[in-house]
Amino acid sequence: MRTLLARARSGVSFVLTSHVHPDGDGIGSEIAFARLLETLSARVAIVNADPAPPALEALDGSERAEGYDPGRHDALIAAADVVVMLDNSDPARLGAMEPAVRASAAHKACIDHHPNPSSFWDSLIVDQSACCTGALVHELYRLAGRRPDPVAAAAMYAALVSDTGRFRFGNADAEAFRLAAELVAAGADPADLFTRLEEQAGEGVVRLLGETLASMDLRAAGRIVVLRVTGDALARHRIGHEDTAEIINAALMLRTSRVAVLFRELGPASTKVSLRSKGAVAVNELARQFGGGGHRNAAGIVLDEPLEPAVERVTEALERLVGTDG
Ligand SMILES: [Mn+2]
Repeated sequence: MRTLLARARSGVSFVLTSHVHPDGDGIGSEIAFARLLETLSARVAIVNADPAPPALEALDGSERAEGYDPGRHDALIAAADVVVMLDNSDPARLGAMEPAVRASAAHKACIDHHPNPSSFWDSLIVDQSACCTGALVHELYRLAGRRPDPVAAAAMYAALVSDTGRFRFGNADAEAFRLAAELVAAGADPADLFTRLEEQAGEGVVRLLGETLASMDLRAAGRIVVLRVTGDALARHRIGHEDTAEIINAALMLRTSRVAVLFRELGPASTKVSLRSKGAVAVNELARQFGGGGHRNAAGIVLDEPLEPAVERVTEALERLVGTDG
């Protein structure tokens, strides 16, 4: 951590990036780290394969997280002194940015909390025990002897609530609550942030939530909840890149459920699979078998196949994972 901080000084340019479809932890960590680097006089740009989700636009500074555009960003990435990937270490998860990052002569660093870090990076700051990448950025503040301003505190708080599922996943440990207390003391306002981040769904998302849950498909004696979001439904409700994570989280309210899986049709041969589980059911190991990844209770996969074959293949694997007997 100290060696990465030592690189931040006047005139040095950083490009911060996260995984495709960046989430609250990715964007929040980027905003907070950018502000720290700027207090150390470095120049910072935030570029992700995809733009920030609309709900995160409520976070001051999120407008700085630009969606990758080769014409605008390739020169910036090539000329950067340091490129830092936050909240993932797999270069493939850089999406369309991967070739530009690989080609850059910049020092390539990674700050992450996922298991099995990639050996691609020149320097790696990985702590699997961290509840979120934002917690590692907070540690960088501490090491740099800087106090986060209220915007940075709110950004790290957003990272924390995103990755702990609002303090309900297994990673919501004492350390997570200590971090929350420090961030609130530094100016993060939980009630205000809850409204600005979590209560911002458009009408289409709320209607889609109802429709998707109403047509849930129960497997393995109700232990698996299978949800489908078709391209048609997304078009009908005018939903673009909006997050559909709340739909899958809501499915876990079913008493019998151990796992919920949501299949979102991205195209004729592209399906996004989101997995959530309760307790010891490890969905990240299953996701890895299909080329995805994540945490024990929350993981994802993108499959190059149509919706229904993807549903059958992944659901069969889930049935083996949780068992099918009553
Ligand atoms: Mn994370």
